Order: sequence, then structure tokens, then C-alpha cells
Amino acid sequence: MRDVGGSIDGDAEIQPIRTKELVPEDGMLDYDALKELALSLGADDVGFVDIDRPSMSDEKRELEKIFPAAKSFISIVVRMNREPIRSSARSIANLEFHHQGEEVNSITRNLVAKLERLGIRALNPAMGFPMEMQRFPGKVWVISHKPIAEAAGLGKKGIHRNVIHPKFGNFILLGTVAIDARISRYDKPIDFNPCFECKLCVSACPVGAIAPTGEFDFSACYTHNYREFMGGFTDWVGTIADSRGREEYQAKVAPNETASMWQSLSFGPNYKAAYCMSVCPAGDDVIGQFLNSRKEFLDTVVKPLLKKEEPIYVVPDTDAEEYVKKRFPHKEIRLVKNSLIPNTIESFISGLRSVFQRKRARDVDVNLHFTFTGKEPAIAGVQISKGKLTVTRTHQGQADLKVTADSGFWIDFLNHRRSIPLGLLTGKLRLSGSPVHLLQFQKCFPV
Ligand code: B12
Ligand code: SF4
Repeated sequence: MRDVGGSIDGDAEIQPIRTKELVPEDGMLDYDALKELALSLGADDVGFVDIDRPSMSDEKRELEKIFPAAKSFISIVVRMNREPIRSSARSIANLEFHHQGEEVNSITRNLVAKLERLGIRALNPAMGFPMEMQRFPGKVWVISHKPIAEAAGLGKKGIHRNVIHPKFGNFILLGTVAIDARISRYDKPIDFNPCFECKLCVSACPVGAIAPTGEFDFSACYTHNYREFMGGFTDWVGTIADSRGREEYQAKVAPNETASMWQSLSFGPNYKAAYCMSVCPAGDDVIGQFLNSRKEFLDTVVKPLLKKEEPIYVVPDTDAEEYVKKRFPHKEIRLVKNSLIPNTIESFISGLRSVFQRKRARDVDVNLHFTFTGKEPAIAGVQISKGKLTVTRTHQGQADLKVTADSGFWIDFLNHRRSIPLGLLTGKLRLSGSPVHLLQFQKCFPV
């Protein structure tokens, strides 16, 4: 028996792993021994997924580029302390997010180290950051932990799109390790959703990002919650560059906002909200307080977040701006630039759904056929009908407007460097159909 136990990062007391148990003769990892290993390293729950499962196709495609040997996923859950996450003092919630985020990274890293010593190749994409920022503003994360955790039977996404563990509720962070070995048994998704559709998350979100029907306004959440992350930070740098002096800068950015940015840069970026997670009563360990007294739950958990006076970051002319004005008049609206403006045609097409403004689109009915020429040739179909968006890589049905554009021109137009009239004049843009439809399109995707 080979002992590969002992502390890896110096502070974890880890049981020695019995190699024969974990890696029997057939080379397939033993389900129970692997689970025990992950739990001994600090995971609160663990599940295994075969990478060839159809629901894993997106993740498999990503891993083929960086770790083609991958055969299985180890999905882990780490609990967070509830009261800090629920606190309306953001510094307290952020301390918990950051601490447990590091914990997930440390557990998955230690798991990789253990497995590597047994001759098993393993890889641990980050819990959150760092991400692949050269892809920004496209999909910067390498793999999505949520679908893997769901496939591993560790919970289901609730209306708020966070994974809810049946016992711990949504007060969890997720981690994944990809390995080049098969496991003797794989887990199945759980057959019920712990979300019981109370919709407290819908009412708590300060920017209205969560629809009662489960749609999610990515850009609203991202603009506010991630104000001190990549996109908001880029916008802040732009504000400094655009300001002619201290006075102009201070008229645009309050001293407490500058101080908050300093804090994020020094101690890790601070999330502005996450209220959807704070108020979710689902999960066996969590629900008791809600069932005992709904009124008390609302008074002590939900209302302090609703009442909190705080700056809310929104892009002008978006659903979020309208929502904050109506629902949270006591919260201070801070108008900021959209930081999800595409820099490639691919990020334009794939990012459309992330910036789509469902409510502004409720009376829009339009079918657009885009054809891009030049450096980045591509075609796309965009259909908007009664607040619903369909994006296709082909032209579907009868177009109300055909837009043929040089790809470089289109990116410049989206970034406010070129105008529609200039495009038409120079032949870089051709429209076939009523230009009114282009205005309708712009209404649904404010830039
Ligand atoms: C990108 C990202 C974000 C984005 C987008 C969130 C999202 N729903 O995808 C933003 C910045 C908004 C965000 C916010 C938060 N995040 Co985040 N985030 C991630 C990240 C990096 C990838 C998420 C992902 O895979 N998205 C894609 C798919 C799987 O997500 P989805 O739920 O199915 O939703 C998308 C699609 O369905 C689509 N969609 C939705 N509606 C519609 C409608 C139409 C018509 C179409 C076409 C598409 C479409 O758009 C959605 C958004 O992309 C992961 C870390 C990782 N590497 O996995 C953490 C992660 C998901 N985040 C996490 C957390 C904790 C948060 C926050 C609470 C942040 C915080 N600490 O303040 C909030 C919660 C917001 C929320 N309610 O979802 C945890 C969630 C833990 C859990 N219990 O599930 C994760 C897993 C990190 C971790 N390792 O634990 N996050
Ligand atoms: S707060 Fe209620 S509706 Fe929202 S995810 Fe949790 S259980 Fe579901």
C-alpha cells in the first residue's frame, strides 16, 4: 500500500489514501474511495459525472481544447455560512464569499495534487477567478460548474439560477476537477427541485434581473453586482481618462465609490448584491426558519435588503433602470456605460441574449437577417417577438430588414466610433427593408 497522505498546503490533516482501494487493477477509480478522499479534503458533498454524458457536451468541447484526456468530472460543493451571506453589510457577505471561494480552490487544488501523485492527470478550473480575460467581453470562464453539479446530483437550479443543494440550500459554492480516468460509478441528477417557487429572489433582486418565469437578465446583474469587476472597472478607467481634471472626475464618481474601488483592488472585488442567494429559504437545513414564521423571515432576512439605501448601477434605457425607479425609489440610481459591448462579430452574435431587454421588447415584432462581410464573415438571424428573443446562425423566415455590414464597421458602430449614416454613405452598411426595424432592434439592445 502506498501512502500519499499528509498535508499538501500545510494546514490540512488528511487521511492517507490507500492506493489499491482508489485505483484497483482495472485502472477505474473506486467510487467510494474517491468520494472519501474529496470529503477528507474539505468538500461538503461530492458527485461524479462521465464527460461523455450528452448534457456535458458544452463542457467537453471547452476541455477538448485544454485537457483532451479528460474522462470524468469530480464536482464538489462547499457550504457557506448563512448569516454573513444574508447580511445587508456587504463587507460581511463579501468576506464569506471570498473566504469560501478560496476554500473551493484550495480543496480542488489539493485533490489534483493527491491524484497526480497516484499517476492520475487532473485539472482544476478556478471556482470563479482568474478567468480567460483575453476573451472578454465574451465567455471568459473555462467551464460552467452549475451544469456539472446538477449532473452530479448535487442540486438543481432554482428560479434564481443558483444551484440549490437539497440539504444546504443555495448557500454553497461549486468546484470541479476534470480527470483522465473513469470512475467505477457515476451519479445521477436528483429527481426533484428544492426550489418551491416562493419568488423571494425575484422580489429581492435590486435590478429586477430574475423574472418570475425564470428568465435571467445577465446584463442587469452583471452591471450592478460586478461594478468593481472587469467590465465596471474598465468603465471606471474610461471615466478617469475622459475627465479633464480632479473636479470633473469627482463630479462623476463619488469619493466613497473611488474608495470602494480601492478596496476591491486591494482585498478582492466586492459583489454589490447577491440578494437572490441571501433570501432563498430552500433546502432542508435552511427552510425551518421560513416555515416557523414567514413574517419573521421577511422582517429579518428580506426587508433589510429591500430597505437598504445604496447606489444601484444601471445602463441608461434598460429594463433595470425602469425597474429600480419604480420599485426602489429610495435606492440611488447610478447610470454607467454598458461594459458588454462586443469587440468581434462572434461576441456580438453569442452575446445578444445576455444584453437582451425583455420588457423593452414586449411590443416589438421583428425578423432581422444579418450578413457580415470582410474580416469576420458570418450570418445570423435575430427574431424578436412579444419579449422573446431567438438568435440563429442561419437566416430564418421572411426578413423585415436585411442588414449587410462590413464586420469592422459593425464593431465600430457598436462601440460608438462610426454612425449608421456614415456606413450607408461609404457602402460599409446596406439595409434592405425599413430602417425603423433597426431602431426597434436598438431599443431591445441598448449599447
Ligand atoms: C458568469 C457567471 C456569473 C454571471 C452570470 C450568472 C449566470 N446565471 O450564468 C453573473 C455576473 C451575472 C453572476 C452572478 C452571480 N454569481 Co456567478 N458565476 C458565473 C460563472 C463564471 C459562470 C456561470 C455559467 O456557467 N453561466 C452559464 C449557464 C450555465 O448559466 P444559466 O444559469 O443557465 O443562465 C444562463 C442561460 O440560461 C442564459 N439565459 C437565461 N435566460 C435566457 C433566456 C433566453 C431567451 C436565452 C436565449 C438564454 C437565457 O443566460 C444565463 C446567463 O448566462 C460561474 C463560475 C463557473 N465557472 O461556473 C459563477 C457562479 C455561477 N456564480 C455564483 C454566484 C455565487 C453568483 C452570485 C450570487 C454572485 C455573488 N457572489 O454576488 C450572482 C448570482 C446571480 C444569479 N442569480 O445567477 C456561483 C453559484 C453557486 C450556486 N449555488 O449555484 C458560481 C457557480 C460560482 C461557484 N463556483 O460557485 N455570475
Ligand atoms: S428564493 Fe424561492 S423562488 Fe427563488 S430560488 Fe429560492 S426557493 Fe426558488
